[in-house]
Amino acid sequence: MNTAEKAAELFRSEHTDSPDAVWSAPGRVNLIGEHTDYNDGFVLPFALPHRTAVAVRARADGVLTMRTRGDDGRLHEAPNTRIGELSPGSTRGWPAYPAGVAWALGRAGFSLPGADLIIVGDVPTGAGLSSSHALECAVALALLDTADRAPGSVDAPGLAEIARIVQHAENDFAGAPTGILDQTASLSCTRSHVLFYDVRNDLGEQIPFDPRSEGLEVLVIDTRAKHSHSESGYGDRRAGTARAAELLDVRALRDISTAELESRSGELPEELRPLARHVVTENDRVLRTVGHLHTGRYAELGPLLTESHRSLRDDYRVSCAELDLAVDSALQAGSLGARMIGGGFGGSAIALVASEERAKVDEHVRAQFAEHGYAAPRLFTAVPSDGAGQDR
Ligand code: GAF
Repeated sequence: MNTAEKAAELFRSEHTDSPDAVWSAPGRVNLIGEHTDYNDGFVLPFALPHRTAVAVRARADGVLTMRTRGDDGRLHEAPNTRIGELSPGSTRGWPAYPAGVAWALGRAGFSLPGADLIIVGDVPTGAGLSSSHALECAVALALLDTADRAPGSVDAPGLAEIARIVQHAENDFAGAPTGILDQTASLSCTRSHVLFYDVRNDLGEQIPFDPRSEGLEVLVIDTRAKHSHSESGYGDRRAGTARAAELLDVRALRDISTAELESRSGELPEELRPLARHVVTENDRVLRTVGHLHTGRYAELGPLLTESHRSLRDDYRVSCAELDLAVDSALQAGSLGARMIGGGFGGSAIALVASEERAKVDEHVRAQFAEHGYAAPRLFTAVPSDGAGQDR
């Protein structure tokens, strides 16, 4: 049974009736282009097969009910909430994500009648694979459905607008100062493709990406590490790069080339130089990766991934010991390239691996984690999968 079928079944057992619809949205891997989204830059994500599904039935009384099956297999029920009375800080814990989406849709002018939501997902949580955005995007689509504004219907908002509403929920309701990468990936990626997305211009290009056809795999290594300073660290980096753009008198770091930054770095205080260097060189790495993807030279991606990791580790300083070990051990065992993904300070890394080397890489990474006394990592091959949509 997939997550959508599980959500529908749980809906029937909780509400003794069928849901009106089931919507689901995936987690993501970002192939390259990290911490560039909030600098108006370029990103290159693809969707994971792991999804969060939301079974929904409209209510007429303005009330939102939310239940989810947790990782522990138990059912968690949020207190019933009146959508019109939601405000930032009114809801805590996991219900803040779906409730925040209802709040943000209301702020964007959508009139929601109330809804029963049953949520079931298999996106690994706390792994930097965007489980919270999978949840928020699936809820956004389910709630728009109750307002008869689901994608495809008359007056439906476009996916870019839904992504911005979900970002508003995340930033201003859940209180996480994140960019637009994860929502866009979850909503707009398509099977067997990476999405080359230009954040400033809201321009997306679907580029075919099927590593298996070239005898390669993208291996995800979830380190299971999560460091407590991840939120403040993210906010600091975001503020630092905005300040660097201001001092360089450009709208965003997207507007400066690597050569220009080199010659003008004296205009920045020392602590901001490496931050700016990461963003500017990372945008350049995304563009070079896109060039290799267009010509099908997948093996050439490896060195760019590893350069990206070094830049995130040494210049942006968002890696951690577990992520560095994942990358180093994957490279030692013969990966073509490897990097941390997502916000950093824990979560997952990816490695580009020849299929025949996969077992060796897997074994070596696990052995290194055991030797360092870290929790056993979770490894799986990431296959570019479908973006969000209606399941039934
Ligand atoms: C997190 C954020 F949610 C994204 O917006 C992005 O900034 C990413 O970190 C780093 O690239 O996933």
